[in-house]
Formats: sequence, structure tokens, C-alpha cells
Amino acid sequence: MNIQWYPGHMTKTRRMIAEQIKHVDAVCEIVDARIPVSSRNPDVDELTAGKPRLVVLNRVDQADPDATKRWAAWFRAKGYAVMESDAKSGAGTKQFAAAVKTLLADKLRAYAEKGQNRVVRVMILGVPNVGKSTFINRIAGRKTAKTEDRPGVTRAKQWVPIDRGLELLDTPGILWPKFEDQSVGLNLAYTGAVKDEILDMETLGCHLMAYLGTNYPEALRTGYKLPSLPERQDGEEDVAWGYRLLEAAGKKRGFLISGGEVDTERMAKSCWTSTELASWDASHWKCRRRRNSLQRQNEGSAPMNCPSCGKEMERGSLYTELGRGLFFLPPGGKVGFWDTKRSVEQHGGIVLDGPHHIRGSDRATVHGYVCRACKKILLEY
Ligand SMILES: Nc1nc2c(ncn2[C@@H]2O[C@H](COP(=O)(O)OP(=O)(O)OP(=O)(O)O)[C@@H](O)[C@H]2O)c(=O)[nH]1
Ligand SMILES: [Mg+2]
Repeated sequence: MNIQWYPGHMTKTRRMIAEQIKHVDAVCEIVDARIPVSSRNPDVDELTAGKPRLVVLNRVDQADPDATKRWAAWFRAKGYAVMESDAKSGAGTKQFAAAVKTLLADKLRAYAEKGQNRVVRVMILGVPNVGKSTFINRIAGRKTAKTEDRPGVTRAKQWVPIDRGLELLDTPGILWPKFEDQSVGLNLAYTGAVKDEILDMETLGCHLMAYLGTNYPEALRTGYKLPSLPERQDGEEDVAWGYRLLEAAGKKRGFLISGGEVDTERMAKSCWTSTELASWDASHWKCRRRRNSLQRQNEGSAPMNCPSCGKEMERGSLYTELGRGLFFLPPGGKVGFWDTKRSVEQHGGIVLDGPHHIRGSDRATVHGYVCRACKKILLEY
């Protein structure tokens, strides 16, 4: 499913950011703790070059706490100041002032030595609907920026004075012209960063069902009271299998149209708001798109370091054919029915062992991590 949303106001916002960056002392990049990689705008590095950066993992109330801890460590290891917050309840937001002071310690010391009492200005950036304005309101202790549960609410820059020493700049959420990987677009759509009107909710529902069927089959089965889930056929695409899952769930819920066919569109729309799905949080998953949304990381897992050499491992699929040979493919890496060593490598994969080619129909695939340097493998189970 090809998702793209880059309306004119985002181009305008980009220009505004480039213009305002010279007036700020630091940048606070708010990411969604459920999808901390997909919700990072790749253009932000270029737009904010050189400014000290604080990364805020927001919506931690909706994310897997263990994964959030590991993501925080991952960002810290990359040299960013990091804090975790639930802007809705305010949990964690009180650390903001201290985090900014630590981030700008040298600058603030220099001002103090010169007897200057300068106002610190911080620009708040992030994808749409991640919680920028809510976060600012929490820091300010009053409702000064407009917030709503849909993307594209803030339409212009707004300076918010916090106290005599600190001002925050609220900005409209921005995406980027092309998502490099379709899973990035899906993650952003699942979590409400993309405007509903441009989404084909039925296809999005198919992808979500396929994701749940792969990762949470038991929750899907009990959530819709299905005796069993339709099995995925060999090589069946997400959309095709997801559609059959939608049909099964829709039939059980009695969403039928004339001729006894299942109203899959209605079913798809309901899977974002249904109470059965919302109660799946027992399995670290909430499916309500806006109010509860994805409880668990939909990014795959948090980073993993190689137990042998300590380098960061890559997550992806490992597959084999009848136990002969072993290949690794990164997410989104696709190869055909006949994979050759060359086609695997052309798609960023790694040939770990085995024959020159492998046939699609007999493949067994598992998810796991691989270390490109020493070829160590860790499997997820
Ligand atoms: N559960 C939860 N909801 C949050 C959190 N932060 C914000 N929200 C909710 O998310 C919705 C969007 O928040 P906003 O602050 O308007 O988001 P924004 O990033 O300013 O969005 P744009 O201005 O559209 O780019 C609101 O309904 C908030 O209540 C959080 O940490 N946890
Ligand atoms: Mg806003």
C-alpha cells in the first residue's frame, strides 16, 4: 500500500523551520514511542544542523515499556539527550526544564559569566499528531496551543513563553515527500500521523489484520471469537490474507451486505475503534487508532547488539529451504520465487550458508537479528 501525504502546508512549514532555526538555541524532536524510527523525519538533521537536540519519546503510556527503555538507550548511544513522556497525563514532562539546562549547560554558563540573562528558545518539531502542542501545554501549565486528535491541527508557528527564561516554538507537524519504505507509511497511518481522508481504510485494515495475524494470532482469534484463523497460504501477500481475515471477522460480527457478502469496508473501519480490539492490551496491543492506538512497538523490536562483537545487529527475516542454506533479508527486502545468492545480496540481504538458489514454495521464514560483521544470528521466538 503506497501511502504518501505531503500537502502544501508542510512545504511551507519546512521553509518556516529553516527560517526560524537561527533564532533558537536548541531543537526538541518529539517522536512517537510506539514507532520511534518511523516517526523520525529524515529531513530534520539537515534542517536543524548543528543545533543541540533533545529527543522526546512521547506517548509512552501507549508503548511497550521495555522497548521504550531500550529505544531511549539507543538514542542516548547516538549522542542525543533523551526523555520519555506521556504528554496527555503530564507524566515525565517535568524533566524538560532540567534536560534543556543540561543540554545547554556550556552556553548558559557562558551567559552567566558575562552577567547576561538571556531567554532560551527551543523549537519543538515532530510528525503530525505526535503530541507537540499537548507537550507544550503541559510544560507551560496552561492550554495555550490548540490540540486535537487528528493530524494537521497546528497550522502556523506559535511562540509560547514558559517563564522569564524559556520560550518554546510550536510548529505544524511535517512529513517528508516520499516514504522510503512502505512499512514507514503504514506505521505512520496506524498511529494517526496521516490524514484519514487520503487513506484507503479497507486496504489499511487488511495490512493491520495481516500484522495482527502474524504477531498476535491468539488475540485476533479471541478478540473476534473465531474458532480458528484462516491460514496464510504459501506466498500469500499481506493484503490478500488480511482481506480474508477481515472477511472472517466481519462475518462473525454480522457485517453483511446484500447477497450475504461480508462488508469488509465496514469491518476495516471498525477495527480501529472496536472495543474488543481495544481490550487486547493484555497482549501489549491496543488497536484503537486514535484514542488507544498501537500499544506495542510496531517498528519490529528495539535495537539489539551483537553478543560477540557488540555491533548493532540488523533485524529482518531469516529463511531456509528444507534446512538447506540460510539467507537473511532486511525488512521490505523482496526476492522472487527463485532466489539466487546474487538476488539476495542485491536486496541488501546476506547469504549465510547454502546452495546457489532457493525455491520460494518450500521456504520457512523466521524473524531475527543478524550481525553483518561476524554473521552471528539471534532468532525471535
Ligand atoms: N495517550 C496519549 N495521547 C497523547 C499524548 N500526547 C498527545 N496525545 C493526544 O494526541 C492528540 C494529538 O495531540 P496534539 O498535541 O494536537 O499533536 P500535535 O503533534 O501538536 O499535532 P499537529 O499539530 O497536528 O501536528 C491529542 O488528542 C492529545 O491528547 C500522549 O503522550 N499519550
Ligand atoms: Mg499541534
